[in-house]
Amino acid sequence: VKIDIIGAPTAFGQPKLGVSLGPDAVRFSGLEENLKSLGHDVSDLGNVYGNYKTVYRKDNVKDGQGLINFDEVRDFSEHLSQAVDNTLKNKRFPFVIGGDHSLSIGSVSAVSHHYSNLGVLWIDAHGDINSSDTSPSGNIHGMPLGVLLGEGNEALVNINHKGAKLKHENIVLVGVRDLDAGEKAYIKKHGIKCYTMSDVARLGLDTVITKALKHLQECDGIHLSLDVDSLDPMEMPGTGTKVDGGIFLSDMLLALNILSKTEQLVSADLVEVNPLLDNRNKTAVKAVTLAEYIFGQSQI
Ligand code: DIR
Ligand code: MN
Ligand code: MN
Ligand code: MN
Repeated sequence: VKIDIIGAPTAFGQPKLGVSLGPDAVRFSGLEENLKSLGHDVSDLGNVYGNYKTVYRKDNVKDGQGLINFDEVRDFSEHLSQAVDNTLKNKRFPFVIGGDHSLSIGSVSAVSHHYSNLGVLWIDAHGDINSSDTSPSGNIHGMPLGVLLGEGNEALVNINHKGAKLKHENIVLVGVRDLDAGEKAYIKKHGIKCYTMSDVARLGLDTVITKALKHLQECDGIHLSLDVDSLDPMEMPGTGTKVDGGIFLSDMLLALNILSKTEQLVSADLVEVNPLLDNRNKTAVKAVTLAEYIFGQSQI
């Protein structure tokens, strides 16, 4: 695979310091070298920065719609979407390393411009399907899927190009175990495919991923959005919103191995690595292992 690594060191979508250091922690743990040794053509494009002078804020000021750091998130999303657009125009695979999950507004908005029937596999402890209308926190990292489905604040919905970027039937949530009331109602109302942690426990993650891929088989491309908080906090302590009872790394690697075999995968985000909350960088090191399994051994 021809991979462009794009660092997205944004922390504007959530309140904890440190997640903006995620891309560098993953780089220092060997991301580029390890993907190259699997036979891939890898180029690290460095980090994307918006117009704001920092990539985080210490205060939590909400705008009129209850969104925290709205201007910063919108600005960062526009810049990231341009970088992802360029990578796709060069016929390369955008691999975006976060940074908090609000970055997926930018990345998926760009990818959806190139794939009109894009599918998204969202592996996360959370739904991330709030909007400015339903969010209890105002943290935009809990809203990317809502925004991409065209809900809430219009300026966020219209990043990269106007309107909703995804169809409800083209999304699959996996590993979910912490949903807000508004998110539950939204998922139910729109019939969104959702494999909770109890589904994963009952069926096995390999079966869940196989079913998810079947659900997305008509899509012209699949974007993977992998939040490291989907994994169990015992194995992945370096992330901002840990939820017990998560996926174990060995199961995740098996599932990613299945995913790496589909030709449909066109782009991916790996998000929410926070080195300041980590234990001796082990979350970043495991994030590199996740990356190796997302791409697998190069076939040529
Ligand atoms: C919560 C937490 N659902 C919110 N979301 C998180 O603020 O909307 N997403 N942590 O990763
Ligand atoms: Mn998330
Ligand atoms: Mn575009
Ligand atoms: Mn999460």
